Amino acid sequence: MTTYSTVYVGLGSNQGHPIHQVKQALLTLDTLPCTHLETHSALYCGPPLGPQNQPDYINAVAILKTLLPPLALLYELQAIENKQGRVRQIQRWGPRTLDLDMLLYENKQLNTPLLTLPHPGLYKRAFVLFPLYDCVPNLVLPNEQRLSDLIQRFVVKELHKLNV
Ligand code: A4P
Ligand code: MG
Repeated sequence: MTTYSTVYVGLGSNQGHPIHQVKQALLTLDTLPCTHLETHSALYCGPPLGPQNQPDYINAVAILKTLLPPLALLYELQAIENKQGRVRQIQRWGPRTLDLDMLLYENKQLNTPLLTLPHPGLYKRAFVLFPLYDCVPNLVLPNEQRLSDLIQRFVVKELHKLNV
């Protein structure tokens, strides 16, 4: 029997028609080898984390089922970012056409130069946690915290769910 792994991917964009960028990336994720898109959250709009002199971000979360191991999947995600015009800049947390972060790969914990799992921002970012909650409200995170408990701590005035 083939066993698919469940992976949560965070999508973010604030350049080059961000809604289109995120929607296009969702379509492309479903075409990756040995992988399919199980579901995705609504799209959200919110202010940038990091430098403030950049446009608001569109964010979403996708759930993938995959047979690819973590690093192979990371390379596929980076290839999608590159195809959608991602230019890596020196400025940390600067604007981008598309960012695909591997939030969780099953309950794997990894700390290597190329890949950290869970993604270091996972527990701290409303723009990740609220879309994730849309997809899996009963999720228990690898640190054994309930997602539903964690999001109670966030004030979300500035994060808007879009009807698109
Ligand atoms: N890397 C390690 N672990 C992972 C992982 N779990 N998933 C490495 C993806 N990549 C991972 O990433 C830098 C390196 O992280 C990669 O080479 C990979 O091997 P990158 O995508 O090239 O650069 P980055 O995204 O600018 O870096 P960083 O520090 O990961 O930024 P974040 O955490 O992705 O944050 N504000 C809002 N509102 N919404 C956003 O989506 N995003 C960012 C970027 C800043 N502000 C934002 C948003
Ligand atoms: Mg990133």
